[in-house]
Amino acid sequence: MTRISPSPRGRGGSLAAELKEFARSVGFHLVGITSAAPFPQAELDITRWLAEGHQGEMAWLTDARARLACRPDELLPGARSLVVVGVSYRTQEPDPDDEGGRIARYAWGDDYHDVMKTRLRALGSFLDERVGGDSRSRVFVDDGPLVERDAAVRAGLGFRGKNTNLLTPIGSFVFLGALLTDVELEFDAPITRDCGSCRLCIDACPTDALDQAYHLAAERCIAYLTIEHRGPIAEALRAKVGEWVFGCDICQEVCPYNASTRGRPRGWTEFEPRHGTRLNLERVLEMDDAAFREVFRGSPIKRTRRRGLARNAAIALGNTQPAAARAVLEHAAAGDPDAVVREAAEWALMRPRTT
Ligand code: B12
Ligand code: SF4
Ligand code: SF4
Repeated sequence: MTRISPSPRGRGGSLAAELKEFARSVGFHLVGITSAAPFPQAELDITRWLAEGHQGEMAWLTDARARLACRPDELLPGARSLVVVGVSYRTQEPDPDDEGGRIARYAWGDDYHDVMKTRLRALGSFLDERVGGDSRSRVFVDDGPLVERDAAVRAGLGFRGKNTNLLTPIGSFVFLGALLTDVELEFDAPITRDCGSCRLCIDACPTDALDQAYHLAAERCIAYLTIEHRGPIAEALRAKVGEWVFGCDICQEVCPYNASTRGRPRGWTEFEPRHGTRLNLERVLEMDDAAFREVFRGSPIKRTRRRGLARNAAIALGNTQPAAARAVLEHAAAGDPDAVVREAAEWALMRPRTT
């Protein structure tokens, strides 16, 4: 049943204020509300992006999913409002003197999907109780079909940077989530701001994945290559992957919106590093399936499965060439059970030595 308040400034307005206060009390750093109306421009842009093949091997990114992701009113019958939340995952600062494979900040801690969904469901229950117990809602954090960044822009959480990420008043190291509900709430206005003449992210991207402002050729992005791409990584891109073994933060590290942490909330304790901020690559290459599952249980890193992370470890060792890694690379090249890992280790051994 659709719950309609007497007027957006009446019940929906005060309820929105109460809900926002509750969202902040459970730890969300940003919260805004927009309508459940479609996102027609996003649907056009994403459909074109897919037709150009930028999804690479992400076969789950289909036209049908994009269509649905841009039509919240079809995701929940009677949907009226989208409550969009953001939470900082900025915890420690990476130490440039650390050694090992680099992990993108978002994957240092516990799996954000579970952590955020639990608190978003609490928002749904709060709202349901306030309207008498017969509302319906659905939560989204990353893996559901919803254009979360477009929703966040319309809900006033921030604006799109040229690196395609959402830039907010607390920077861009922010996870997004949403609660879609049939309760009508007062909506927020979008922020009208843009990157101006800055293009630091475009110039810093090692693989030229930001081929136009606001447009990502995902098939070249290190985040895609190290996490989503299952087969061998194209040889021309391997050296450019550098030390990254899970995701990439370069286009956010250089962004002036992330320059300072002053006055900004620290990420939730669940997002503090659980394996340090870098991985011991020799140890990763030596892990079997069981060890991989054990070490990365409850971490976003489990998404690559053993094959992906071991392949990435071999490539990063080839790029950094610590002398001590030679034996473990030789062992992997000769006897790793996975052909993709064996091939990456052989490539690493063939790299010209710099020392
Ligand atoms: C698929 C996906 C990826 C893919 C593709 C990334 C991408 N930019 O789309 C890969 C694996 C590469 C990836 C990487 C990362 N991701 Co990701 N990803 C997603 C996911 C699941 C879907 C996004 C999607 O639909 N992409 C398809 C493209 C076409 O969509 P789009 O970029 O939004 O397209 C818009 C613009 O590009 C524009 N556009 C398209 N074509 C054109 C053409 C022109 C000329 C112009 C001007 C504009 C334009 O219009 C489109 C619609 O508005 C979302 C979660 C979700 N459900 O929304 C998380 C999400 C976007 N990812 C997230 C994160 C944290 C990351 C990483 C930072 C992780 C990391 N450190 O490695 C990187 C960032 C890389 C980057 N520079 O974007 C966060 C972003 C939070 C934020 N502050 O913005 C999200 C929202 C997850 C979450 N719930 O927090 N991701
Ligand atoms: S995440 Fe890395 S590879 Fe991807 S666009 Fe940003 S800088 Fe480029
Ligand atoms: S680095 Fe500059 S251009 Fe890129 S997202 Fe940040 S402000 Fe925008």
